[in-house]
Amino acid sequence: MTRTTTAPFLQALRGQNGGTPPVWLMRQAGRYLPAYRRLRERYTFLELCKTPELVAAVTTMPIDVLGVDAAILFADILLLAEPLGFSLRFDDGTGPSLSPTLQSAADVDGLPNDPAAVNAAFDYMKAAIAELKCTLQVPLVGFAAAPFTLATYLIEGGTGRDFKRTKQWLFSDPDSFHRLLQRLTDYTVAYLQLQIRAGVDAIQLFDSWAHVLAPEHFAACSARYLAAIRRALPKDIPVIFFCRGTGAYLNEIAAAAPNAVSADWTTEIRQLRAGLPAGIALQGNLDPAWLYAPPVELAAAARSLLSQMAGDPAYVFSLGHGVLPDVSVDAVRLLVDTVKSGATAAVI
Ligand code: 1CP
Repeated sequence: MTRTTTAPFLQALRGQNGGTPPVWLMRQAGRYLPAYRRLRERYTFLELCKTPELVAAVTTMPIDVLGVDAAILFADILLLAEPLGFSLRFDDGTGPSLSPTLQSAADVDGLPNDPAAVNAAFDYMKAAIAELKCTLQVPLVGFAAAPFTLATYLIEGGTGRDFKRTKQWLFSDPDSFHRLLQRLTDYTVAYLQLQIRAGVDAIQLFDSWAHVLAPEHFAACSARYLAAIRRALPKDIPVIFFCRGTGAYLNEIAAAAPNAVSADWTTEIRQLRAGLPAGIALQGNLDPAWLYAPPVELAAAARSLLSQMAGDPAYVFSLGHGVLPDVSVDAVRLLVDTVKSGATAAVI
């Protein structure tokens, strides 16, 4: 297996991109694509995730439809809950649900403690990555949740709202909360190592719920474990951290030593760039809701971001969070075309 190294996306992650910024989008493979919706009429989401040929087909859709510069493996951050002993459901309209939920320190101490077992649990993922590496013309991004975000799902049993149970636990029994984060870190390292062995070119860690933490807790519950994951992975694999609340936690994120920071849209990109040490690439950070705007406004917003980052060799154009499921494909295509045609191109 050979790894691509000259692709613009990987060059930008190393701070060596000389051309227009590469572009890819979180949740670029999903419901806004008609071809994805057609597949979902025949298969459940988990069936899609666990069938290597379907994973390869869905992962490739946005490359064919949009011409983006990177593919992200079609999977979900919650798949790792299965080898930890949870059953996982995605019911239409209600979001993910997990059972049982974690309730006590005893539940944490009773979790499986055999990270190497993830290897056998993800044969389908290894096969999908191997297939994609034979066909894809762009780098493939593997991913996992940050331990804190995964912990919220295991404790809340699904998507948190006020994260009451998670925070109550953190504040009343920090020792067992940290034992949980450490166990999830060990499993996440094994999970990402198997993706890397199978051939992914870069890794992104999603801390989608980080913004609910006060900065001191972000440092203790998120950044510390992200840093441990980065240290455990091979040095030559670029690792991107996406933490919602990017601006508020920038110093803590940078101290955890990612190769790149993927930023949400609540802080201006120039301010983020100024706050990051040299050597850390920056990805982001257009508000995904721009995809609902009139085309002229959408293109103008993209060009404004591009002009702010013009000439930055360590910049990857992206959204500040995932593509929403009901945007039009034409809007997403216009966005990508605007980036690819350079900051000065006219809107047609
Ligand atoms: O067809 C469907 O209804 C399934 C919708 C869907 C899709 C397309 C889910 C359920 N997951 C995914 C794929 C997915 N999830 C990808 C790969 C595809 C791509 O990016 O192109 C990735 C990277 C994720 C990551 C993910 N899943 C995150 C982190 C990113 C983020 O958006 O913050 C989170 C929080 C999840 C949980 C999840 N998976 C699915 C749902 C509906 C949710 C809940 C989101 C929430 O709790 O608000």
